[in-house]
Amino acid sequence: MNLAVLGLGYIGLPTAAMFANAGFAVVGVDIDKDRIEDILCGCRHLTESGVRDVARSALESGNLTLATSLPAYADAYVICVPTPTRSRKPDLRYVEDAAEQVARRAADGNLIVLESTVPPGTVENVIAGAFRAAGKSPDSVHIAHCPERVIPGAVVQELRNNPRVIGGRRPGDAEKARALYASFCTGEISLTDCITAELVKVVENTYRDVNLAFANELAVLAETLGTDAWEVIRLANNHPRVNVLNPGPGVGGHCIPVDPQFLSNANPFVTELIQTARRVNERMPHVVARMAEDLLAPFLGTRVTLLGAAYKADIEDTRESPALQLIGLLQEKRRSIKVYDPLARNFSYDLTPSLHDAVRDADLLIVVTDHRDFAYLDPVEIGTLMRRRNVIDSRNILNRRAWIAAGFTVRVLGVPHAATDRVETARSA
Ligand code: SAJ
Repeated sequence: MNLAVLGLGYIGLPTAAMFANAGFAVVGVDIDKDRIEDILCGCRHLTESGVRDVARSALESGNLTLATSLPAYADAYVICVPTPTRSRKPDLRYVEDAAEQVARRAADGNLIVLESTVPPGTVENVIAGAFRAAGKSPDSVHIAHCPERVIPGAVVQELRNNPRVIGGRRPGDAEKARALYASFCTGEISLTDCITAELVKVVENTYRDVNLAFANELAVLAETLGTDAWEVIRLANNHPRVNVLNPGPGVGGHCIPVDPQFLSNANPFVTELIQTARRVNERMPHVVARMAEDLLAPFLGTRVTLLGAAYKADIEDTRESPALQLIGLLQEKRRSIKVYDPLARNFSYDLTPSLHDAVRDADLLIVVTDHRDFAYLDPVEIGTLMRRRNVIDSRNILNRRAWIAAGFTVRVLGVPHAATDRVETARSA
């Protein structure tokens, strides 16, 4: 069976590789020549070693070949292109382009699978619509939606193990797609209709956004009540049916901040909870910026070092990272900023490659990303390089006692000042 996978990004490349390693002849298609070059040269742009490994072995096997346009013939087309938002509205142009190309090329009986996360109704309107626009009946092919569900950082493992949901447009379509995905997916594959599959995907990410908003709201609330939000959440999570996530400086990534808008746009009048959760999460960089101003307000011309540009721990991905918004807010207050991140790439603000250079003469450090390495920084060594010893830990990963003992004023998101000051009192007693 011959497959064409459209889009060789975070999802398309590993998916194409998994199909190829399962024995299919796969053509991976991407309009970006540089990306194709890079993949052929060993995927240097990727830090996730699992993805690099499956891509390299797929290329070496000869089952995966790459191209900038669709092959002349394929039995199945898998669309994995991005769905960004513009002014909070989904921008479906890449899905539309892909659908148009596939509709022109596909033959009767072919299978078309959409993996991209999309607003409800997209399979019918855009994919089936492209066939109608091309003068073909969408009923002459099999159309399914199998939304990607993998988490950056564990992509290959989750591609193999996560359950999948496949929505079919007409009876039999989902079964066709299941036969394909069962070649590498060991998780349960549930079959349904397209609109349900579309909703399932955005509901998953919206659920997480709402949960994150609850955690973030608790962080601000607990601080005003003089309580440690992390301790409250930890103890509440002892309950077998409670699982509150961790607060943070904001919700980044390409999916969680974006997908809830697919639901709220569908009906703004009945989605107040979803919209409020978004607003709560969008406020978090402001909360951290305010913590910074509380420490820096008396001083002019101060320097702030952000630890972390990636949107979350231990990955290089900086898409929609809260770090960027925080930089803007601190710049508005005329703070000069350096950013250090040992993993991040493609960040729109200059990264300082050396930790020591980044912290030298700084007045304040802000932990923005919970990279594992940051938890082990030596506060004594860092402190000697800085001009003033202030640190804000927006992820609660530092050893507070050690930083206070090294002479730092420590502020932790969701923790009242008295709690960090109390540790100092205990130390000096
Ligand atoms: N975050 C917190 N506290 C937490 C957990 C996360 O502040 O306790 C923050 C992260 O730092 C990050 C943001 O939330 O800024 C999102 O990170 P994430 O790990 O929650 O999710 P993503 O965006 O990396 O991946 C999500 C996943 N969706 C769900 O878990 C429901 C993944 O399975 C999806 O495939 C992916 O979106 C996607 O592509 O849609």
